[in-house]
Amino acid sequence: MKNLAGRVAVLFGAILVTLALAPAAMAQLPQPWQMGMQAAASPVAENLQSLHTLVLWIVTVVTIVVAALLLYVIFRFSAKRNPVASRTSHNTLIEVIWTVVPVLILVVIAIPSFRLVYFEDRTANADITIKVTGHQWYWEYDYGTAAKVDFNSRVVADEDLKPGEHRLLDVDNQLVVPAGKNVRVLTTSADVIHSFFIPSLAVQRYAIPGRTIETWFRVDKPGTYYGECNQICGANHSAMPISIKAVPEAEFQAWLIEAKTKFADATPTTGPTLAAPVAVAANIH
Ligand SMILES: [Cu+2]
Repeated sequence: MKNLAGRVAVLFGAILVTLALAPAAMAQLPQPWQMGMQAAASPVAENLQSLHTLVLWIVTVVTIVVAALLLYVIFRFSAKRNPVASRTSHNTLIEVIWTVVPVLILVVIAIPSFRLVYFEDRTANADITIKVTGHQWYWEYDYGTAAKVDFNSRVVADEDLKPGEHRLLDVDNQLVVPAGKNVRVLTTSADVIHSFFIPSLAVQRYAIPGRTIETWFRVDKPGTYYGECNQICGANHSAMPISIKAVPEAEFQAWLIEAKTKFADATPTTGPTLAAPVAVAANIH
């Protein structure tokens, strides 16, 4: 018996250590048995996670208080203990309290919540702007007319995965961004509605045909950050991951020059009207 308890303790300890170490990995991607969120890697994600913590505390306290009141009433005012029920139907003080207290709780949640909504919405000082176009089923990244870098990013097929690459997460051409710089993202789509979603950066924006939606992120630490299209967009919806590589500014500038030649001939569809998505998608699986 003692032996079993010891084994359970060791197993439990191992799970805890694994969970604690998981977010420390270089790349930000989902981990097996992950319970919490991916570690925050952008100012918006940090703010979002602290708002989450605040709301979780409030929810926990409210739940405990309400449950305790309920249990008290069930016990104290049962037919056995309280055979003659009170006929009181109004109590102004209590009514004011149970109206005002929830309002105050909502105000406490609303203030940081609205601040965050405006903070994540857009940045006034963007260092670069990238247009992200969703296609069935890949992403296109356009660094603007000045940079003249515009390319497609497709999932690595299962049979082509190299050791260390992640199934349905790694891509042929990563979205490369300068670390520590404000990146403005404009999302749109060439066919159906997609969604540009990177959990560790707290970026989630619809990519809607005929519309352009703005958001931004700043990755402070160089590394790889994974995301996915998270709007059901057709048969290969699961095969349009996002892989962002944040590199130091100098490295980014070097990449830009290289990318200009690398993608010069492979200029993809330049906008929603020129897309031929279904035919292109056929080679994914
Ligand atoms: Cu999609």
